[in-house]
Amino acid sequence: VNNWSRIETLVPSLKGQQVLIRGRVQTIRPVGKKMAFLVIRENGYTVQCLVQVQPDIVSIQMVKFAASLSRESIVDVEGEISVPDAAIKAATQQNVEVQVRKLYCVSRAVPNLPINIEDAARSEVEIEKALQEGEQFVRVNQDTRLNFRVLDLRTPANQGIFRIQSQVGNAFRQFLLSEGFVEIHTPKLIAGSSEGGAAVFRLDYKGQPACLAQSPQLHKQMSLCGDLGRVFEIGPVFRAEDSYTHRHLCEFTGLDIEMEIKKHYFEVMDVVDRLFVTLFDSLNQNCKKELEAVRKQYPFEPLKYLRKTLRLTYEEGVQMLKEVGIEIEPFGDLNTEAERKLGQLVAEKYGTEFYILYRYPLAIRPFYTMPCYDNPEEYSNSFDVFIRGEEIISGAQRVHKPDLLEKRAEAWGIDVKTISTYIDSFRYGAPLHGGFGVGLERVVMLFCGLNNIRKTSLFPRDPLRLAP
Ligand code: ATP
Ligand code: AMO
Repeated sequence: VNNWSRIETLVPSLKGQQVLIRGRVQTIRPVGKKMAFLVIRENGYTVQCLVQVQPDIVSIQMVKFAASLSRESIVDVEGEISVPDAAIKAATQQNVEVQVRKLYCVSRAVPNLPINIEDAARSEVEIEKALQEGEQFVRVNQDTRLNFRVLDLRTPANQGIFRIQSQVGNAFRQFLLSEGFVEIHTPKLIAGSSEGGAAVFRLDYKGQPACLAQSPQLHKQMSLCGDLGRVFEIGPVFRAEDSYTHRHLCEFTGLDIEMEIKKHYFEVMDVVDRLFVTLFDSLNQNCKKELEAVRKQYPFEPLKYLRKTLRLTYEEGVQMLKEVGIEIEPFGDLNTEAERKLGQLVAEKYGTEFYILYRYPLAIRPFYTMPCYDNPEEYSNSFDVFIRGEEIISGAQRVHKPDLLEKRAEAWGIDVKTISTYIDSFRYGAPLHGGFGVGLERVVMLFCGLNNIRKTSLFPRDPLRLAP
């Protein structure tokens, strides 16, 4: 047999055919000396393989060899498809068995794995049940998962999560390209902080002080000064956060856009609206199997969203919170708890878990944010977007007047010298513009109702973790 089959494609109608598969050994069950069952896994699909002594085909040594394999080793199996009766059907997705004729170990795993994949794949309900039944198993904690991430990634839920994440990036890119946006790649080594504040990784750039970009903010705006019109970027964002929370990372993937506007920053919010309805629809349509795999380990309700995204002003949000006894300091920020509560209130009142809050107080927005035309001292042309009561997007119209920009940066305590080329970019005629930034890991975490951003970061970087 020369043709490789994927385990996913092995179905009863192939009965009697010879197949060749490659996969990982998930379990090994010897039965006496003449027989061994192997469950082989590929891409989350499993099939049972029977190695049984048969004159001239399968020797007793081969059965012994099969029984001696270690879990997670990679093997090639050649054999005939059979359809076992119900009694011996294994707990695999495929209702067929492979009667093994040849078995070859491609890569052997060490015998004592730090993580047992089947244990790592259990849901809380399954863990409870196993505990009650006195079953022997190990609860795999998050640090162990992250320390041995390559093993942890092999669970069906994680296979789902990173395929969903890939689809989010893909849907983001496809949608924006279809709307005339240009994909750009801005520098990650820059001279000064792009967002203000202290959360910056500093480094030495051939003798010059430099830092890792906290966002593509400065250069995506400068690209518009260079007449690129509408741009987007998918790239790394570095924040030297001291945040030990479920939703902050020191490095994450930013999905950023910046665009010219004719009149109003609502034109940017219109893009959020169309983009995310398209993106959520595409996840629901194209990632059914992946969402199911995540849901099986981490149960969650499908995200409720409207065809036209709900928009509330920041003050309307504050008022809703006030009505349930939560007071927000005037022109202050909503803390995590208030944001969550508002998420609940909005879901109850409007039936959506995805919404935009706009017209934020100026004092709590970054220096490059355009003040409101009708109340420039107190409010700004800015917005945040929430999924299930947690922020996934910040966006705004930007200040395109260099003098005001300089004044605002100074007021923020930014050393204007470090961003002088950025400010100068607006001196040669600058378009009206706005944009937003999305955190990729947060989108996946919140769409899937997960409780920790580390679950949706391939190799997470937080204040305590720089490896693996
Ligand atoms: P943005 O940078 O756009 O504001 P963000 O979601 O990271 O996005 P932050 O301003 O960092 O928001 O924080 C918003 C809220 O998150 C804070 O008001 C605070 O309640 C909470 N928060 C941030 N850092 C921490 C922390 N280290 N511990 C507890 N809560 C935190
Ligand atoms: P902001 O700082 O709000 O805005 O970041 C944009 C989005 O990025 C995500 N995010 C994070 N994700 C994981 N870990 C973090 N530490 C973290 N911090 C932020 C959030 C957030 O909504 N330049 C602006 C965007 C703009 O106005 O275009 C900015 O960076 O999902």
